[in-house]
Amino acid sequence: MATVAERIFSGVQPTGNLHLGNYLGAIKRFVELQKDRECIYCVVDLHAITVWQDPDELRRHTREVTAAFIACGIDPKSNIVFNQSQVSGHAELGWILNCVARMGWLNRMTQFKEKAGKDRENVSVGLFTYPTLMAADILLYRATHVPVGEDQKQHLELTRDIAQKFNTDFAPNIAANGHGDGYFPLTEPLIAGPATRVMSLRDGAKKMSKSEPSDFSRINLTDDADAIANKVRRAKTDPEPLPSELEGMKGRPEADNLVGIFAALSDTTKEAVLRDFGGAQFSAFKAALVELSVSKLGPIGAEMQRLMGDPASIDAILKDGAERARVIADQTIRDVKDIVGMVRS
Ligand code: AQP
Repeated sequence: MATVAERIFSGVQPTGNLHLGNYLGAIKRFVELQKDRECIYCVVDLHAITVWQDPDELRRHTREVTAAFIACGIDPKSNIVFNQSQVSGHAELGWILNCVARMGWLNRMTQFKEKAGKDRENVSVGLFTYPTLMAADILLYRATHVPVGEDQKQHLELTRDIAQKFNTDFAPNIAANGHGDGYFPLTEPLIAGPATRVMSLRDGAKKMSKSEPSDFSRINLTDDADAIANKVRRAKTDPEPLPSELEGMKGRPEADNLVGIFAALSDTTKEAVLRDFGGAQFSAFKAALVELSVSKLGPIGAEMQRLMGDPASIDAILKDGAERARVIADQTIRDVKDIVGMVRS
């Protein structure tokens, strides 16, 4: 198979309320990966509009996610940072991959079932085809690895299925166009660490989420020290002290979640956290977690606020990133058109 060098791609939706789950499950990992890989990080505004977005808010949130990327430490010069709608190849390849993906595959996507709920007939068609656009985002850059939270695992598996089917369906033309025995890589998800699925602070069975009505369920990246302290103190726990070993966390989802957050924020493991806090009451553990969270998230929130004060600079970063993304994307679109059999000038 014709392979490209290791390339990272990932995206975050500009849908507001960026939270600790987005940070620990995704953005913090983006920062780590930029050290030795080619990385492309995208604000996926076309995904955001699969549910209604107020236009002014969409613009603001697009800039806010960009500000979060930079405040968390992503360097927009050595990586590509842009918003999806500025590179038309996403929508173009999305359409072609809609014609490769099968209805049965999309019907199995649990995120659609959760988001559509009982209102299936009334949600946008885009919400249903969201995963094929996500496959296009990744394959447009022939990305080899995608850092995501646990909730995106199924969509990554679908991306591999779509890539595989494209490679098989068009095998003779892929070879005839000089791409060996496969054009798209079978992208690997990068889902690792102690916080791949950060749970709600109010309910250890629910994912921390942007759209949860209760703001106490999540720590937002823009929360100040008082808000963080208040939310951690009110986080649901159980009456037992912390165990000293992981085994003792079974059946204690809220405790497990807080320990996972602590471990991820301090770049260690849950085991190491339990070694330090085994036997401690939650009052003591939460006090330490507040201190840690404020020290890690406080500077990010402050920097986001500073960057948001200068939207023109954020727009310039997105423009520059889009221009560089387009160079890669346009080549893929030309290749794909040749492979599929479209006449182009
Ligand atoms: N709770 C989480 N724990 C770990 N990772 C998470 N991610 C999201 N929630 C968690 C990861 O963050 C990245 C960007 O996510 P997204 O912008 O695609 O959308 P979302 O944040 O997943 O949206 P929400 O919070 O789930 O909003 P709603 O409320 O609309 O359902 C992804 O890599 C994701 O895995």
